Amino acid sequence: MFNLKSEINKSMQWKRLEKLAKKMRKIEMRDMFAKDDKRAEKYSLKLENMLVDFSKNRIDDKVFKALLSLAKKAKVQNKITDMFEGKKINITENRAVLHVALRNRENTPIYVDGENVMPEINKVLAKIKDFSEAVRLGKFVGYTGKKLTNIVNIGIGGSDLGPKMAVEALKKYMPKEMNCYFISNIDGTACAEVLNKVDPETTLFIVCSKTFTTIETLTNAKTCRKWLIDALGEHATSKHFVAVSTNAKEVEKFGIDVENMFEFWDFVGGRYSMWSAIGLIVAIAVGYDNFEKMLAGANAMDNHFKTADLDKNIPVVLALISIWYNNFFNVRNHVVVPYDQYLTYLPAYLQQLIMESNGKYVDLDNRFIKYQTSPVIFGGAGTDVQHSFFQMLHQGTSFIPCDFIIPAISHNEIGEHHEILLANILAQSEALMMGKTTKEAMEELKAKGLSSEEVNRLKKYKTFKGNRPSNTIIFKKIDPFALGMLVAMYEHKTYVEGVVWNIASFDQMGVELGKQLALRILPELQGNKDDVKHDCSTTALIKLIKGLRK
Ligand code: G6Q
Repeated sequence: MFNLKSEINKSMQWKRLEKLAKKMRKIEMRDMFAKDDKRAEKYSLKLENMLVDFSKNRIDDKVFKALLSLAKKAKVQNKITDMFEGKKINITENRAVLHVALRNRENTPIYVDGENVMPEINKVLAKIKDFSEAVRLGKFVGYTGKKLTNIVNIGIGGSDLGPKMAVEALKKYMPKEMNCYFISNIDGTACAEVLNKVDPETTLFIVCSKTFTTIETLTNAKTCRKWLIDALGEHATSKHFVAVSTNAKEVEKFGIDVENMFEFWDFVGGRYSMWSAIGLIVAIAVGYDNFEKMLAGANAMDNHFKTADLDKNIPVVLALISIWYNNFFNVRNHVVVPYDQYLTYLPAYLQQLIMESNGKYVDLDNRFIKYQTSPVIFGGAGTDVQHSFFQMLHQGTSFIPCDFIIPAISHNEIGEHHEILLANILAQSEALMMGKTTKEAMEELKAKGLSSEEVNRLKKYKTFKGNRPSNTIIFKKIDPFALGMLVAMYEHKTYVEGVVWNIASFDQMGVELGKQLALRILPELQGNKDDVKHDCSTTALIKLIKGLRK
C-alpha cells in the first residue's frame, strides 16, 4: 500500500553529516573567517535587491557539500518540480499545493486534475482589483453613501496572520485616511475593542475563512453584523460585508450574497493564502498596484527556487542550514529578528508557517519519525528584542541560530535613527559569531581599573563564547516587491525542510483537533447539568468556572 523508502536518518548522507558535525563542534567560526577572507563572498547569494549572507554559520565546504548531497538524496529538485506542476503533494488531504499559481505572473498554464487553474485565478484577481479600487476611490461606498475608510478583517490563523503581517509591513503605502483592523480571537475583547473605535457608516468587514465553519470567525462575524444592523438596519449588510472563502454554500447561509464573495481554492493552504483573495485587505490598504508588486516579488523568488541549482538556491540553502543545526547539533529553536518596525508581525506569521507546516511526527510513508522536525520559531523586531531575549542568544547554554532581516534604507529616515539601528544589527551578528574571549574580557576589566581580584571574579561572566550562527538577509528597502520575495523565501525554505524530513507539510491535523475539542465542552459550560465527565482536573475546572460565572 505504501511506497516505503528507507528513512533519511539511516542514509549514508545523514551518517556523513553526523560525523562532520562532531568535527565541526570543535571549530570556531572566528578561525574560519581569519583563514579565509573570501568566506563572506563564497557563502552569500543574491537575488534582485536581496542579499543573503550565510557565512556566519558553522559550515565549511565539506559540510556544505554533504548538506547538498542530503538534499539530492531527498530528491529536493524533483519535489520542487512536483509542487509547481500541481501534483497532489498534500497527500493526507489529496490536494495540489499551488500558492505559487496565485502569483504566476507569466500566466503559464498550471493544471490540477487536467484543468488549467490560471483563468479562475485571474478572474478573482480582476475582481480584487475592481473592488479594491472602488473602495479606495469611494465608488463602492457604505449604505449611507459615506466612503469606507475603516477596513476590518475577520479571520483567524491563515486567514489573519498573513494579511495582518503584510498590512503592517506596508503601512507606509496606506492612505492616511484609512484604518485597518483585525479581529481574530474569539475573546469578546477583540471584537469590542475594534467596534469601539469604528463608525458603522464608514466600516467594511471582510469575513475571511477558507472553510467558513471556523467558530471564532463566524461568532465574530455575527457579532459585527448585529452591531451594524443595530446601527444601520438589515439592508445595510450588503454594503458593509464581503466574504473570502472556498465555501460559497456556507457564505450564503451566513447571509452574504455570493456576488460579494471572493473565491479561493482547496489547492491554497490557509497559511499560504495571503496571495489569494485573503489578501483583499492588503489590496485595499496599499492599492492593487502594490498588491501586484508583492505578487511579483514572490514570483521572482518562485522562479529562482524553481530554476537555481541547489547550491545557489536561497530557500534550499537556508533550509539545509536549518536542518544542519536542528538534526546534527540537536538545536531546538530558531529565532527571526527583523530590524524593521514594520515587520513586527513577521515572527508571528512565520511561527504559523513553519511550525504548523513542519511540526509533525509521522512521515509520508506512514511511520512515526525518530528524528527532530520543526524547531520552535520565535522572534521580534530589533532593537527591542536585544533588550529581552538576546541575553540568551549570547550566553544561553545552547546556541540558537538567528535570521536577521535588514533594510538598508528605512521608510522613515529620520536623523541618525536608521544608522544606529544598522550599527546594532551588524554589531550583534558579529558579536554572536566572534564572542569575547576571557583574555579580552580581562583586558577590558583591567582597563576599567578593577582590582585583579575583581577581574578574576568577573572574567567568566564577561566572557562570550561566540561561535553562534546567523544569517543576514539584506534588502535595499522593504517595499511590496521585497516583502513578496521575503515571504516566498520562507515558504519555500519550509517546504524543503519538510521534503528532507519526509513529512506532510501542508496539512494541520493539530489545528483541526483544536476546532473540535471546544465543541464538546461548550454545552457543558453553558448548560445547567453538573454531570460532566472528563478527567478529574478538567471536571473540577469546569465546575469552578461555572461557579465563578454565576
Ligand atoms: C492554516 C490553518 C489554519 C486556518 C485557520 C482558519 O493553514 O489551516 O490556521 O487558516 O484555522 O481557518 P478558516 O480559514 O477555514 O477559517
